[in-house]
Amino acid sequence: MLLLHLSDVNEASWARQFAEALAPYPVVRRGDDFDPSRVRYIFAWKPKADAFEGLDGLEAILSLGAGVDALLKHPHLPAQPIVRFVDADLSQRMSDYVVAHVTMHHRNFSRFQADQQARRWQQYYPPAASQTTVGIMGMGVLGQDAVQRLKPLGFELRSWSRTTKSIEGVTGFAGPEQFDDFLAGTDILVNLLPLTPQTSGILNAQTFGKLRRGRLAGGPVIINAARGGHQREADIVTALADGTLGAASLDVFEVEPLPQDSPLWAIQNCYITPHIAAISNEAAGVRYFSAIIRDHEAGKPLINVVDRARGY
Ligand code: NDP
Ligand code: OXD
Repeated sequence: MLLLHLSDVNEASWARQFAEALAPYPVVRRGDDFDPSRVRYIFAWKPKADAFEGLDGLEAILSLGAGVDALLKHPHLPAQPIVRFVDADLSQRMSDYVVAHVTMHHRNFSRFQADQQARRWQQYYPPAASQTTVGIMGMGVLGQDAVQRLKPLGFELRSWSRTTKSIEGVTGFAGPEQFDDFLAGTDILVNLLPLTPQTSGILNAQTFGKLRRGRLAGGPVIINAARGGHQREADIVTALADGTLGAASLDVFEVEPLPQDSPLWAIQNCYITPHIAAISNEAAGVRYFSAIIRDHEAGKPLINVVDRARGY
């Protein structure tokens, strides 16, 4: 039996699609009349404290999100394997966001928008893409997709990950010891890391001060599409005000929804989106997790299982 436990998304609609895809396999929701000990899979997003109560026959926890930081903090998380969402549709959506914001900042959107508002005709030529370096933190599923889509646009590309990566056309850096070198050649910093104790707060004043200056008018840029816990928002506000950063694109925030009184709302060169960079698409998600359940029921191993010791 598959149990759905989803908050802040249309659980009824997901349940209908799962029931269709898996029929005659039983699919239930909270509030339905079922025996919890018959649940073999739970499909979860922002599960409540009692989500796993009575699930004595559980085989796996299926995460609607690609990021599992919140799930890993659940106070009663069972020991069963966690399978996270990994999907071409999700990667494409994230890369759409990354490419849109990288190209916007490369072409100095903030500066020309300000000029337009001031009715100012002031010619300025942004550097060529080949003279602009995009540095991506996190070279996993999403980071690797993003570099493949940025490559044809002609940017210099570099990556930073936990373990060394060798990707054609991308200069790889790894580990804390190579972090400063990675930053020193980066004009546009993109964050696609998972949130772990090691990466929490990594987008801070110290990091911003180490980015390359002199290529992009106004200063280097950050783009955070991973988790709000990666960023120190007070540092971003200061860095945008004093010119340490030329602009920022933020899809995620320390507190979501972003509080009304956050100073970020009013900063012209801070581009805010409400955690929509890459939503888990229903049709793609049902296809992916139905296949995982079917395969596992047929005796095949689970895929894309989270390594709890690493935290992602
Ligand atoms: P992956 O697990 O596939 O990749 C994670 C990458 O981060 C790996 O390259 C890993 O290194 C690297 N990494 C992890 N810890 C460290 C560290 N301490 N130092 C340096 N590098 C590190 O994740 P995904 O690409 O699938 O997703 C990334 C994140 O994107 C998710 O965790 C989620 O938070 C976020 N996300 C946001 C969405 C949105 O809408 N805003 C939507 C979907 C995801 P290594 O390769 O060496 O293991
Ligand atoms: C995710 C997200 O992790 O939507 O998938 O943030």
